[in-house]
Amino acid sequence: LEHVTLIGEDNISAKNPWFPRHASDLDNCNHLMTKYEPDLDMNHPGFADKEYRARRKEIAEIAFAYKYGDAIPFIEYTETENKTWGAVFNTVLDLMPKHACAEYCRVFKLLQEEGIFTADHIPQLEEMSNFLKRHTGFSLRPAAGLLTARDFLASLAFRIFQSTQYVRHKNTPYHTPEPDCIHELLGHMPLLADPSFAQFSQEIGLASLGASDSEIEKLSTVYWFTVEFGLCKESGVVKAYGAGLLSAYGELLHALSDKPELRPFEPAVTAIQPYQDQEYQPIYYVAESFDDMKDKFRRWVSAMSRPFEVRFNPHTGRVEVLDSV
Ligand code: NLE
Ligand code: FE2
Repeated sequence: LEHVTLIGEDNISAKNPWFPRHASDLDNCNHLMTKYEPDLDMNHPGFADKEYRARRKEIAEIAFAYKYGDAIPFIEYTETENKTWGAVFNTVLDLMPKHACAEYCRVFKLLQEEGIFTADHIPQLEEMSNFLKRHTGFSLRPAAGLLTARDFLASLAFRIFQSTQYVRHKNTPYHTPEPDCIHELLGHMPLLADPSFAQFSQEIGLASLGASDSEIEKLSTVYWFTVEFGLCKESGVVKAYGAGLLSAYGELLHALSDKPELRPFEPAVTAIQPYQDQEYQPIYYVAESFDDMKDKFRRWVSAMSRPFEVRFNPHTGRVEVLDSV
């Protein structure tokens, strides 16, 4: 890059909007979407369950009180919660060898060897965060629920994953439309501990900083069809790498059956595909390989039209803004 000047942080304008420049700024990036609150949504399995709603509140308080640098508070999960985890865990264990991508299986085994992944109890976010730090420098911060796409994606720029800590309702162990810690832990954690996938995740995050609303919409749609519901080929066989498939055995089997439509992953097309998040997906996008997905994504993202460039400085942990004139 020639003729590059660093833009100062107090110089905020349309060309240079506010976005987090350091992980500590994420204390301001925890805006929630309210659509799945068990208190507000009559169709939520926890709507009529007072005890469940109280538990959700108690765990949400932890996320609301959390500040950058805090250790993630320990949660004493109940027997019911651990049982729900165990039921999902065992189905993943069963289906994984045949249906999950190789990168997922590799880290899953490591997590078992370290005693973090066992059927009998839910791993703590703090121990999982420490595991990720050792492998890819990713870490976790607790989130109270489903965040806005802008806030969620921004955290990835700092290799931080905002993770829910509550557990799905016991009546819906094998599929829930909202994220919960079973989804985060079983679905997302193995791949966030994979160096190349971690790099890809950070790149999505960096691309989102200061992006327009319509670009955020496209980025989160691509995120949806890759990180959440992505399929990829491995020696010609279709495997799952999406977290929403790996944490929901009902949908995993659906995705790999002959019911849904499978289309080749093409970021520019995928980015404008409307989707819903209530039921199983009717369409999935299949990458030629895991690496091919990442390459295509990079090429597509580099054509995005922000009037500035950003880079993450690993020495300071800050995002620097480059104004190329
Ligand atoms: N449907 C997933 C599950 O049941 O684990 C959660 C998806 C969150 C986007
Ligand atoms: Fe997710």
